[in-house]
Amino acid sequence: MYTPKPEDRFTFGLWTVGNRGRDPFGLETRPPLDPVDAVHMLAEIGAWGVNLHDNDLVPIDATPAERDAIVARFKKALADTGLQFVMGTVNLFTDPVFKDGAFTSNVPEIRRYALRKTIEAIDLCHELGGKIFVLWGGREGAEVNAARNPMDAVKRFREAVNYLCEYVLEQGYNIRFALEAKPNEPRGDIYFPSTGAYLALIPTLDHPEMVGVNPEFAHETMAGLQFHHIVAQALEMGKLFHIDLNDQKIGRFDQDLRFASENYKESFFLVKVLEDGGYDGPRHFDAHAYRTEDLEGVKEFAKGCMRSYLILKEKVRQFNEDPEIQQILQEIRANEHEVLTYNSVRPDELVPPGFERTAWGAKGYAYERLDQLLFDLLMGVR
Ligand code: GLT
Ligand code: MN
Ligand code: MN
Repeated sequence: MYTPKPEDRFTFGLWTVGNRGRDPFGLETRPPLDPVDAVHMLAEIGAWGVNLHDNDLVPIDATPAERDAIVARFKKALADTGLQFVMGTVNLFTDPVFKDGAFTSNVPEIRRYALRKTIEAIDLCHELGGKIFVLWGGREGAEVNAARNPMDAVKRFREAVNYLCEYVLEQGYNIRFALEAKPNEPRGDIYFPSTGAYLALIPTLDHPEMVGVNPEFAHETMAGLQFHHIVAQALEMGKLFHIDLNDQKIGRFDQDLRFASENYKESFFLVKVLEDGGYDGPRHFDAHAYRTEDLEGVKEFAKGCMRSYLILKEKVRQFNEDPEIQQILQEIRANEHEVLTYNSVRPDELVPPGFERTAWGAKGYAYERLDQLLFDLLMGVR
C-alpha cells in the first residue's frame, strides 16, 4: 500500500541523494555518488524520475566532447532503468563568479555569462526530455545593500526571464519555467524572498503563461510562513508548475529534512491540498539525508520521503471519508461555495431576510472537536 508507483510521480534531484553531508563547519561525510549509480538506486527504490543542475552531471569546465560523453552515459542509465528525466535547472551559485549574483549582478558581462550558462542548461534539459526548468536565484541577493538598488535587481531578473522565454520559444522547446523563492542563505537576504513575490512578478513578464512557481517547504517555513497556504494559492492560480517537498524547523538554516520528518500536521495539509486540488505535476523531494548517514542511510531517507507521502495520502482519504469529520464539515458548511457576482446579487439583496447576526455570533463551530478528530486520525487511534 505504501510502495511507490510510477503514477505517484516521485522525483529526486541528483543533488539530493548525492548530497555528501558537508556543512559550513564540517567536511563531507559521504563519498561522491556517480549520477549513473544514483539513477539505478532511484529506480530500484521506486522513484519515477530524476532532476539535475547542469553541473550535477557536467563539470563547469568540461569540453564539448567530454560533455557529450557524460550525457550519453547518463542517457543510457535512464534508458536501462526506465527512470524519467523530469526537471532541469542551472547552478548559478557555486562558482565564485556568481558571488554577488548572476542575473542581478552589477557586472553586465556576468549577467550575460549567467544567461549563456542557463541557455546551455536548458538545452541539456530539453535533450534529456525534461519539460520543467527551475530557476532558484540563490545568489541573487545582498549583504551590503548600499551596493545595488533593489529595483535594479527586480528589473534585471525580469529581463533575464524574458530573454530565456524568447530562447525557449525560438527553439520550439516544450519547456516551462518554475521560479523558486528563498528568504536568505546563502545570501544575507535574497530578492523575491517568498513564493508570493514571484507570483506577483509573473504577470509583469513578457510571457507569463510560460512561467510558474516552485515553492519549497523549507524556504517558506524559514520565512515563518505556512507552506500549504501558498501552495494552495499557486495551485488555484494555475501556477504550481513544480514543488520541492522536504521539512524544516522554523527559524533555522535551510535544513532540507526528510519529507514530513518534523511537521506532521502541516505535511498532512500540504498533501491534502495537492491531492484534493488535483495537482498532477511531479512530487520532488528536495531534501537530503542527515550527515550521520552512509549510502544505506541515504536509501532509507529517500524511501522514507516517499513512504511518508503515501501514508499522509492515505490519511487524507480517511479524513475525506470519515463520517464524523464530514458531518462537522457539513454543519459548518465548509464545502459550500456560492459564486457571488455583482450582477447575480445586487447590493441591496446581499443580506437575506431573516439573517440572524447575533445568533451567528453566539454559535459554536465545533472546531475543537474537529481538530481533535484530526489529531486522533493522524496518530492512528481513530
Ligand atoms: C539548492 C537549493 C534548492 C534548489 C536547488 C535548485 S539547488 O540545493 O537549496 O532549494 O531547489 O537550484
Ligand atoms: Mn529547492
Ligand atoms: Mn532548501
